[in-house]
Amino acid sequence: MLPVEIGAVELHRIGMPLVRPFETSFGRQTERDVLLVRVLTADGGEGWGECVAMADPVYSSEYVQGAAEVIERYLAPALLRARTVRASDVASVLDFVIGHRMAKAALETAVLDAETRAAGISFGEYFGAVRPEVDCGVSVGIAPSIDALLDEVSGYVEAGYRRIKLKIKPGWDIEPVAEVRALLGPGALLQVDANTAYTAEHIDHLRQLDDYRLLLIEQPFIEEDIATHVALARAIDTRVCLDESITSVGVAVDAIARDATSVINIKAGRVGGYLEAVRIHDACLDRDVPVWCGGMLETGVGRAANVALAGLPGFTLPGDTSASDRYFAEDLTESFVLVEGRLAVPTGPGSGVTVRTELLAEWRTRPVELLTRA
Ligand code: SMG
Ligand code: MG
Repeated sequence: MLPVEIGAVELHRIGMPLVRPFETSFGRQTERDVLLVRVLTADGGEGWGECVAMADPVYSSEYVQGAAEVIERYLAPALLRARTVRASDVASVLDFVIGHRMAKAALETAVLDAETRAAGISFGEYFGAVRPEVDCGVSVGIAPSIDALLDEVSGYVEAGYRRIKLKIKPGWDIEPVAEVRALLGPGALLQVDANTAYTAEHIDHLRQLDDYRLLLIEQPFIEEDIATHVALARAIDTRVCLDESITSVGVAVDAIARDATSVINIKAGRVGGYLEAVRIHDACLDRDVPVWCGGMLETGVGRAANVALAGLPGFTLPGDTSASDRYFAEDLTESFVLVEGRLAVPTGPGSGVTVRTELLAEWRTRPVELLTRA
């Protein structure tokens, strides 16, 4: 693969209303505030990356305006100074900035898109995907009532989703899980995600989840607290799965070695990019730890890359790789449509999807920022 010469970096901000509010243990979202990075190459090529930071710093410390600021002020200037790079060089070019992994991931993905488009290979080929389509799950928010929850879950079952994930928090856990398990029947794939809403005092309470044959419980405790995840894993039969805690391959290997996690949710944005995501996948495959692809309510730009990642051999559980219409009435790219509970891994060069520039213009919430070499 040839390096690309970066001519300019553009930042695009758009707002996309969600088809229904999405509520988690940390809040309720009705709109996706999206930051997209476009890299323009000296020979007329381009590449896109989506920053998965949320509007507010409530899932992680990053948030969209902060990500735009750190890209504008530090990351894009460093990339422009480096001038000619491969995607595999981007992490070391940006390494002088601590953290800000979602911001870094967006830039690395944009470079990767430009590089692979120029080479005529797809993300799936670049990452090493082994399957043409991936099994899809869906993440179901905290609902206003059990009836509303059961309605929503029934709709997703009808749509063909192969796994249901319920968002839980103290006061919304055992009962919704029991009701959804009763609705789905004993064999259906069901898991829960707490987004750090519990503490060590809840371990006994959480043990009740063992009655419902869940695939896993995702991130019950705050991200820095590996020890309490170890304690829960010892106390419960249900597998513990880390999301927020896993910020790099080093952290993943350590958490596995300590038995804090026996399954991992891989999100490229959370770990600084798809290259690190592939390294985590490889480390997990070596250790027989199953992984699945997480989601951050991505537009088609980010969804395309996630689906390609989920094509790797270690992704043996359905991901939060749902169809475009799970969140959006219209997607920014070609729509991802569920067929028998699966999405096709794009096969075209780069991410394999095309940004619909007319929608970008229509949905824009801030002027485009053009960053060039000083
Ligand atoms: O893209 O379907 C998706 C979102 C899946 O639940 C989801 N993501 O902790 O795993 C998670 C959450 C993070 C985003 S919540 C606003
Ligand atoms: Mg999660």
